[in-house]
Amino acid sequence: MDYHLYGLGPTYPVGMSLTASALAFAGDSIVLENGLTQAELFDHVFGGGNDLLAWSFVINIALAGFTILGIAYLGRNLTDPRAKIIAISLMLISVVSISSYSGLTSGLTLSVIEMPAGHPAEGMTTAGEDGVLTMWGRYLTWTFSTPFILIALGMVAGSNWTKILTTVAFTIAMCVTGLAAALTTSSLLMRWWWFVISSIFFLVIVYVILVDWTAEAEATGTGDLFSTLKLLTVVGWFGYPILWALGVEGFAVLDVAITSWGYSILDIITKYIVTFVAMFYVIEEPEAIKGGDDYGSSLPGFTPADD
Ligand code: RET
Repeated sequence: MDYHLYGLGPTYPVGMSLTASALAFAGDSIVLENGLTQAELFDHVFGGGNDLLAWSFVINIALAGFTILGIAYLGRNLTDPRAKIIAISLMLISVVSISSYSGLTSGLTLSVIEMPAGHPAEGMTTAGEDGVLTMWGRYLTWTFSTPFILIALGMVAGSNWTKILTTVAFTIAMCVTGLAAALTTSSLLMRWWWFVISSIFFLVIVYVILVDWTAEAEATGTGDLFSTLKLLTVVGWFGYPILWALGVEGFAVLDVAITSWGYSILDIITKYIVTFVAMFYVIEEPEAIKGGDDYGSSLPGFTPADD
């Protein structure tokens, strides 16, 4: 005799103990309500008919790869430790990005999710399954990519670790609550409540960039570069919640492929363009960027022979 765990997932013969992974799988199915297998999701995106969506993923894998190689090439002669940290932070943005888009491309971080009662996309179906295609991997991986954008920006501005880590903590909180907004299926009100909390965390970051770091960059001597990066970042970042609200997660005015292209274009601005603008400045190693040989050293006066 077989029994079915919560009516979801595989069946287990009596006598066979439930392993931790089986339980985790069952839990995952409940949270994500994913009725399609990974292979079916992959086929839905890449099996033809969804080329627009497929390209919005693949283009970013190519761009992230190009950016990683570009930084390695441009940064090959960097000597100052502070300039190097900025370059490494910039590279890590694309390292996360190539992984993020690989997750979306493989179908690993996609799910079909049924929207709660009253949601404009309620009752929609995707590939024969009730629900809408949710690219939840995007919200998850922003948790790991946005901190590196903020570390690079804060260091360009010449800020301190207290402020940099404050923005890092708030961006993690913003992304995790954004993920919660996308995955909440119990109530429409709760989806928007998560959205509101996430937006408040977002405003903390915007405040630090516009007020603290703008003033600090002027004093550091990186004011010109910072104002370009600030414009690209603040304008670009505001695009994400707007797109979320207009896309299938929110008011469902835009379809999934257009929403996905929207995010992919915003990613091009906030990640790769920001990276190259900063990188071309940093490789000149102007005095305002330099930290000196002892920078970040735990033993001042001792220069590690790592290069
Ligand atoms: C969400 C929805 C909830 C409200 C807010 C959001 C903001 C997202 C932002 C994302 C930025 C992402 C970047 C990624 C680069 O890798 C989660 C969409 C405020 C600002 C820059």
